[in-house]
Amino acid sequence: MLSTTSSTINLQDNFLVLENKRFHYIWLRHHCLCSQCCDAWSGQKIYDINSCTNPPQPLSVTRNDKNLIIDWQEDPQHQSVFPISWLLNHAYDPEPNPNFEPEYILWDTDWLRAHPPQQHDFSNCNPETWMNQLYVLGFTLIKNVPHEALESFLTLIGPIREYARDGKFSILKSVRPSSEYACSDLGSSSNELIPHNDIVSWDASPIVGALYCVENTTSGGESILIDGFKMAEDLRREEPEHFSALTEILVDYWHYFDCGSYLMRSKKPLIELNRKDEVVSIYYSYKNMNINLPFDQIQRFYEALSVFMGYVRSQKYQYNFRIQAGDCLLFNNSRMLHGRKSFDPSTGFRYLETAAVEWDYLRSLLNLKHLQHPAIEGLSILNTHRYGVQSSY
Ligand SMILES: O=C(O)CCC(=O)C(=O)O
Ligand SMILES: [Fe+2]
Ligand SMILES: [Zn+2]
Repeated sequence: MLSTTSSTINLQDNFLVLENKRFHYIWLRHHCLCSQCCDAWSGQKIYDINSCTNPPQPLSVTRNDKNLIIDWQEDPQHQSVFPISWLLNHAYDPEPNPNFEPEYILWDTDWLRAHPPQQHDFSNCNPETWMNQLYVLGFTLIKNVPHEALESFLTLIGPIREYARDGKFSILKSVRPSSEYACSDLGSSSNELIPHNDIVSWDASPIVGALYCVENTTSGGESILIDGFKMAEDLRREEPEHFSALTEILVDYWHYFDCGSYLMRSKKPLIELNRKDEVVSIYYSYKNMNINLPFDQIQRFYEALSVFMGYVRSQKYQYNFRIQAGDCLLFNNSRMLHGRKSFDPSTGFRYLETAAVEWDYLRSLLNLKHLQHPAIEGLSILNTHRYGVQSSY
């Protein structure tokens, strides 16, 4: 016989109501926090919800100041104790709590002029501040990073991705004019680099791109950054047909690289949407494009591409600055387009290094904030494994 001791809990056939939030019995049973059902070390689930023959039903539900206690109609009997605060944090009625990740701020040059982004200095910057800026604006600039500190600085986010580069596997790639490197990429020339996304010819996961300036004494070579998400949203509103074409038609991106060792290829739309029609990635690298489409798509594609290229060239979107020795520019490569103007190598020396860290690591650092509630904070893994960047974050 079902019993409840508190008038504040309303029990229905399939769910109960606590503080105006409905919780299904099946969800509650699935999320039991006891050590038989959920590993106290990792917080991972053990209990197999499919092992119950009938849908879970409570035998009794009681509530005190802190907890909701449910005895289940099960053999052997089972009790779940949920901190009320945990339940309210995890309530999903009518919707789960909004994402704990900060919102992106989409920008164009007018917005940046009105809100000049904070620059950070290696010697006294707070990782939480620049990581948040990297997440929200899509980029951040750290000044005066000593060359020898670059690798350890980047690993504040996570492990640096290893690539086949310059004939060996390495985490940093040199970008400087040199006959040795010129065969691999237009980046290693003095040509203009039209604003682009990196690694579009790979089926690779999203990255934080890093551009580090070792030296820049040439004339020209100014850097360009564009918020591709802002540009795409404007395109969606102003040129809906071209926008659709760029989300539907796949470009064959290729990169014959590392002095002939690999031919990377990947098919991508210029603008990728998720199931909610939100822009989740821009894949644009003019230098790597191979247009290899059925006859009937060519005209539509080139018309849309030409409009897109006009947006990329527009001063409305291009944030221009001169990268200086010791500057480390970090950017969300799925969102930002980055480029540089051409430069004259006879006027000095321009030497950059690039690297990449998986975007997941940055997001995962932000996710830690989600864990700041009592039930999860109690997990052993958090108390024993907090070290390094996590404790300073
Ligand atoms: O030289 C620069 O400023 C950028 C280089 C670059 O974007 C690349 O090599 O992919
Ligand atoms: Fe690049
Ligand atoms: Zn349990």
